[in-house]
Amino acid sequence: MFTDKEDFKVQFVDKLKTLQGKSIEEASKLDKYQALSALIRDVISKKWVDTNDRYKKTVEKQVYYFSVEFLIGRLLGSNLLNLDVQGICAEGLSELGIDLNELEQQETDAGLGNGGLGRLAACFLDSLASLNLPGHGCGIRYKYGLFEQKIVNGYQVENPDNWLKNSYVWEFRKADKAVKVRFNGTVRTDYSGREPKFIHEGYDTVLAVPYDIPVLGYKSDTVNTLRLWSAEVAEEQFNLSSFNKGDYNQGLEYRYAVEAISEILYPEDSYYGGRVLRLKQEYFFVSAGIQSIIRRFKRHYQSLHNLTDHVAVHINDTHPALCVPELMRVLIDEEGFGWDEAWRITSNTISYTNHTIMPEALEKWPTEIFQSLLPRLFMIVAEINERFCKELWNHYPGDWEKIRHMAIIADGYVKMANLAVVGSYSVNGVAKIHTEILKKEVMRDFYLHYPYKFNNKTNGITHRRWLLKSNPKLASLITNQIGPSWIYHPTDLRNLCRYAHDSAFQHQIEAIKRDNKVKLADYIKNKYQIVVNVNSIFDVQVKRIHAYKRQLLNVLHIMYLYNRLLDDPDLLITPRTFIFAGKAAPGYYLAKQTIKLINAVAQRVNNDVRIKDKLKVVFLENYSVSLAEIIFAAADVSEQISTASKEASGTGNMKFMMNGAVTCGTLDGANIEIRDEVCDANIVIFGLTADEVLNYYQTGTYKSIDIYHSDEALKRVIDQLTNDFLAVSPDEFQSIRDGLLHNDEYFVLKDFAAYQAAQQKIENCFNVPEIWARMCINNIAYSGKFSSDRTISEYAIGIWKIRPFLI
Ligand code: 26W
Repeated sequence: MFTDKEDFKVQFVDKLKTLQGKSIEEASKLDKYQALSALIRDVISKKWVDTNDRYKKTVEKQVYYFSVEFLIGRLLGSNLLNLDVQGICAEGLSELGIDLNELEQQETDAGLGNGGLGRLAACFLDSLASLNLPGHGCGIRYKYGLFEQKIVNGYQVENPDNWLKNSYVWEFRKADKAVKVRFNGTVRTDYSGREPKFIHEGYDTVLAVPYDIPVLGYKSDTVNTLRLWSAEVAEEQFNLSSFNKGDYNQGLEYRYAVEAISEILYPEDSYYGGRVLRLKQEYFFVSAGIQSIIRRFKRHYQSLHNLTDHVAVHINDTHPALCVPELMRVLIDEEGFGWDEAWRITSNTISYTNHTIMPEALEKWPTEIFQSLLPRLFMIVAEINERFCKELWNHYPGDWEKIRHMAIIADGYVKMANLAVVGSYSVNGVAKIHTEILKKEVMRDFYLHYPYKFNNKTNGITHRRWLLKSNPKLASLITNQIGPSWIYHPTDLRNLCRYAHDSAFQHQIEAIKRDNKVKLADYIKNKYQIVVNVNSIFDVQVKRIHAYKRQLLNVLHIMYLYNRLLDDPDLLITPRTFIFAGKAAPGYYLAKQTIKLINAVAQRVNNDVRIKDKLKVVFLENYSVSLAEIIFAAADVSEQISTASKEASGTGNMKFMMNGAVTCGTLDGANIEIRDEVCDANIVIFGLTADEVLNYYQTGTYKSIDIYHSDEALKRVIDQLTNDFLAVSPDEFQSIRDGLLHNDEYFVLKDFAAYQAAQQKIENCFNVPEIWARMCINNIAYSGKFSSDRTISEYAIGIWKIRPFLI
């Protein structure tokens, strides 16, 4: 570590020379970014080795968080913050004529996730390390992260995200820790001994090579590990392969097939596509992760009987649910355990979080595919299923319907959620309402059978990245006002509510929001040549594009406001800038058309001089963690308008709140708990409740066409989708219109009038600066509950039974 600024400067210049062979004058920004990161990496490595040494010597329980996604974003800035050297580095670099911010922007985001689930995993790692909890991530080192989104003529175009092209400084390849994962082949049972033995033969071996990324705690000595696995051809397989027999092409094909396993992140979010490669990915990292945990465990302990006392395995949604049969396989086939003991260990080690109730997101694999790819695991799953069904039969004799519904294998499929519930000791939802819906609706039978397994853990976000790092001005204003305790105890933000009516403080808050809005406005101007008014309301909806999230409701409302202005150009409305960002799954037509619609409306509205810049619509391309950091800090209004019951929790809602934006939202996911914290005066709630929505689904009594015929203004907007109002061919948005009129699954028309009224209320509040500032301050003040430190403490105590570990 460097002792002071001067020491830092010397070391930095030295690193540039040794790493890049360049002087400051010769070096590019990328060279300087890489030199700085390498310097920081050296500091981290030492702390990391120390932490690992401490972990090696302890019997303390550790948790392994298995997830197919870790959306960690950039690391230089957060590493500097955690090491508490941001100030020294910024000043030192500035004296060398270098802007630290510019260097930070050289880093490519590690976009190894789609959205909420992946970002949550990243926030959790941050909290684990910052709370000095022994907890590590286990995932896949995708060669390509989530696609890069470009908007061309209003349409989304996907490009590969080659995030490793400049090499990645934060990872450490650990070739000596590689493990082998087996696919395909057949299983022979050998009955010659006392117990039958299962011998897997004729399989293909894939080498799983770990790349470790250090995960730092905030100003702490703890450096945990995010281990990402990469697929490579195993030497022995390569030698055996046709490559040796002179068939070069077949050898190459084999290599491609192996490397394909960790090549790309599937861009589907909340939609299960049923692709074999996805199942391969899931088994690949699960098997590698479980094997490496066991290997490590055996170095310290004689027997695996007490695994549960020292290891917790958490599965982030069902994607890693193969942890259940894989741990069984290792215990039975490799460690010689009997079934009952293996089951006791497995089902007391694994815990599971559900992140969605959308039926189309539930994973189920055709049995033939599962069986041929993973023959030994299939046998184990079949045995788990058989024993479980027997147990059900004893409880509910004759209730075939219930048993079929709860079975792990049924109707030709292996049902991963059922496997996850049966094989784990804890099942949690991610917000109160979500857990209740799981218990009462989606997993009702399982809840009645295993009530003790179910619990809620409301999501959270790391306030270090999402406030301290991304909104430094607001963070220091808060510290000036109430002291720094909130950084370690985020609920202390509550002390701010004493100043909610203090006009001097209100003005300071307004000034910071304005600065952040200027920064975002500059970004928009530079990138899109669109000038936005920083005095306008920055009304923001950023998240994956999905019908249930109802970007359509937002767009229809913009069209409605625009019509009002066309009818009366002098209408007194407060200027608004509507900001959208988010990616659509490449195969999701309706979502992609929604992007086109937002851009078509933007085209029309932004270029109409008659409305005198009162409305602007901007779609920011390629939404990512680092873009999000600029956006949240600059938002006035947070759009959280999903159809009630559909959004499990949401975490963007928490980031907005923590940065002083006011939520316009439905009673869905964590919005409900946000309202409970800030109370009704500081949030604008509208629309159907979850009970009402579920009731409509049951009775089938909702007909959107009736609303179309009864609401003139709404009818006009819907008609404008397919007349010549927008500069597109008349059938461009036909399917959107048809959906809304004849199959409005997400109640867009039903909630339209309430949304419009809610937006009017937002405007009225915004127009009274004292009221708006009070709302902003209260939102910040009550956001402490939504720190992921609280969430992770609840997991640590309530599920994993792990404790902070210090020297
Ligand atoms: C198999 C395809 C697939 C891929 C991803 C199905 C489902 C998913 C995820 C479970 C979707 C997801 O990201 N869910 C989000 O999880 C967040 C973290 O808990 C919640 O805040 C969001 O409400 C939820 O949509």
